[in-house]
Amino acid sequence: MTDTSAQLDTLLAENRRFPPTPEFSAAANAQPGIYADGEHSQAFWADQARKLDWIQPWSSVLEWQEPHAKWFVGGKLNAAANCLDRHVAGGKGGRTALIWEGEPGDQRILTYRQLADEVGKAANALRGLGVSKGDRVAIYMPLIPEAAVAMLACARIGAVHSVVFGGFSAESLRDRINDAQAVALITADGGYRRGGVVPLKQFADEALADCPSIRSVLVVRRHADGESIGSAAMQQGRDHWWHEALAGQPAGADAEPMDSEDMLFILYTSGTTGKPKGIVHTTGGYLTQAAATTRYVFDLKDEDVFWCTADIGWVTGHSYVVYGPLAIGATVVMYEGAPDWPERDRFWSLIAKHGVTVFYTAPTAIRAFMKWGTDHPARHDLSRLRLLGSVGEPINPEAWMWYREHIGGKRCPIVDTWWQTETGGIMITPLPGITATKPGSCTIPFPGITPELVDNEGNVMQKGGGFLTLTQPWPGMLRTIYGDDERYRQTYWSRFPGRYFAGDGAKLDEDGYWWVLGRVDDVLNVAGHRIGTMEVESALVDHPAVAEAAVVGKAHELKGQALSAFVTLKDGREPSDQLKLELREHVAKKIGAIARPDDVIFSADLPKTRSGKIMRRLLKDIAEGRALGDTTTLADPKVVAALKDKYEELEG
Ligand code: 7RM
Repeated sequence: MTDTSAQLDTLLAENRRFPPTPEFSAAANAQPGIYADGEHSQAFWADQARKLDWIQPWSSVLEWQEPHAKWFVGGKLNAAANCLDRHVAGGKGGRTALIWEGEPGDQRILTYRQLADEVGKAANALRGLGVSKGDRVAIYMPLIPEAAVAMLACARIGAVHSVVFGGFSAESLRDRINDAQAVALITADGGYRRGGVVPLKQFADEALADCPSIRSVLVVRRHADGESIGSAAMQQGRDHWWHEALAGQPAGADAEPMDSEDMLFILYTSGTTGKPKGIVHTTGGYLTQAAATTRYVFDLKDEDVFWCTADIGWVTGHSYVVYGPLAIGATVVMYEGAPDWPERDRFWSLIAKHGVTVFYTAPTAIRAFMKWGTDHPARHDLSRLRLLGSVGEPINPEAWMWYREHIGGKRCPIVDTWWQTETGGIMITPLPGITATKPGSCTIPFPGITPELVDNEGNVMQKGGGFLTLTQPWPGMLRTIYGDDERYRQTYWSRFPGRYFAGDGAKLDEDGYWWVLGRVDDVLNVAGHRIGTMEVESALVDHPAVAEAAVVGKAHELKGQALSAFVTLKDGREPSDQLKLELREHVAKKIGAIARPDDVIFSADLPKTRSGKIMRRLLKDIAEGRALGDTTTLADPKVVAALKDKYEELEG
């Protein structure tokens, strides 16, 4: 047997190709010359940075002392002024910035001028509360326009925002506030989710019982009929209604001139240990990459309506709901609620109603839509869509094909974008008018980005399966972990010396296309073959009955690991022993006997993080009969409990 431990085996062969149409290519923002700078990525990024408004020009593009980068050194700018003022000053004040819809169906539209005015008032209100440059401000809100206003108001006065996803608990909020030593919190009385009300202010109050650094709280009234929807008990001296604090404030507020390397925000992401990592992003480089990737990957033009479905609690919401699109003056859609409320066609009805032309969502959502069936999208007019995007997990080729056919009407290119909270912006992606796509591949690096594939020892590989690393700094990269630079070095720069390592296993094919195979912590090891989870899962999703699959390795005496497949069926398909056999054989046929799962477990749901990523670690615990590990980041703990019962039944 060959020693394959240094690399990842690759099994899946995917030969479908989708080149852009000549019409799309001709009109695209990105033309082939965009790759011309090649290795000279600083020239490319400097060109992109020049498209922003700078208060003071930079003196050098990059100072790099591994692992610390400084971009556009000496330059000064303000992110909010770039997202708002310059469009208003440029005559685009009447353009729609935000089309918002609440879950109950309420709607608001804000032009760039209106958004700028709101941000100015909020900035003044924050200053009135004594918040100033460099202070950290926590934001814990539903997806309502004030969430974007709050972020931009912080940016305007140079305060560092730390958005905590509104689905997180009081304890999570407390830990994040305390780690950042935030001085103020912006929240809401509540938000709507699946017809119910999430009482955010109540959770915030629980958290704040233990947050001595917080001096003031601004509370947005997410009202229905003038009534507070949550039970917001206002604490005198500390709590202020947002609408009262903003009333009477002038709309004009000086934009703080920020150094390019001043902090713009902290965003917490869960680490392997319990303590979340505060990912630090700065101003000039981050905004440059967010704006450039939005312009070229999503190809936005004046007439486009862009909907990125992410919550602002995730980096995708930061970069592609707020900073990227607003920096280039685009029109964005924001929707507060769940995709299946009140019906499973809510997204399609929103796309039809608001004339969405470019739509960006996650594989987890796409697989849910597949499970729910094609009738829901078929009932709506999706004909204005012209470009689709995917982010968050590897997209299985069959999910990609479904997305292309049933949402994109076979006419929309799909951009599968690989990036991370840590990278700040998109890193590996097709450019829709240039790159021929392959279902399941995030294709090639964005201009100015230099990924390299390495084996276990850090040797560079030209193709095959290995580890996805980055060799050169990029503008949107994280600068450190807040308050813990040593952890920053350890986590990202120690596994392969001289390289940033992202934690993902990947394959590079003969055309130089990237295929992310999954997190290396999840890699399967069968009889000495190291296999990424993605390929086996994709083989399962390729079967017509399957909507979603998660595959884990469980300890096996002979093989090292045997594979357990947890499978969710499409609506209308029934679990059976016959189907189990069929699925096992389907995988064997599709990618080889080595990957044939020993167990197939049918499950109505899979355990996911709150941002929708499958948590294979918990499934492995179940498959190996262990007590469950940390479940605090699970979206729905009941799913795991139910699976555990089922598995134990099965094992007898
Ligand atoms: C944007 C975001 C990052 C991790 C990353 C990957 C996975 C994201 C893709 C993907 C395959 C993609 N930030 N991931 N996008 N895997 N193809 N297009 O998701 O910090 O929350 O997660 O997500 O494992 O390392 S994140």
